Amino acid sequence: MASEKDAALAAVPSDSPTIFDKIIKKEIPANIVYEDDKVLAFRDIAPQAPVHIVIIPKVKDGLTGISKAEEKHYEILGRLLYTSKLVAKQEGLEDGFRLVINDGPKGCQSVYHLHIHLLGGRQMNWPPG
Ligand code: IU
Repeated sequence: MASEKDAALAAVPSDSPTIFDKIIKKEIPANIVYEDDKVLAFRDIAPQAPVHIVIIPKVKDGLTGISKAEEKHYEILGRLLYTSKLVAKQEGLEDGFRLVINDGPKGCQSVYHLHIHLLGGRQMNWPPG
């Protein structure tokens, strides 16, 4: 199986629909842990920690990644961060957790629909790889 880095290097940055659109439309199954009208959060299919959740906007609106953010995205960006905190609490991560946004090939991004990784349930290290 290809590593996440291989997947990121093979991914073509584009604004086309991604697998996350299928998850949003419930066309493919996902373990959804939080949903509201604007945001969806589901367990990562290849978890890198005991808790690994992906938090996404339901409408991409050009946000293939954080590097494409514009002023019009202020509200959704805030909601994504706030939802990350809500989900961390819901998952019982009182002792700490990590939020990650990968951007572009060098940032190891493989899915071009903005997402925040919520990682927890183990001791994190620094620097990240
Ligand atoms: P990245 O930051 O673009 O590399 O993160 C994409 C994540 O989406 C990665 O951790 C994958 O394991 C995860 N994922 C998923 O949860 N379900 C899927 O069907 C696919 C990817 I494709």
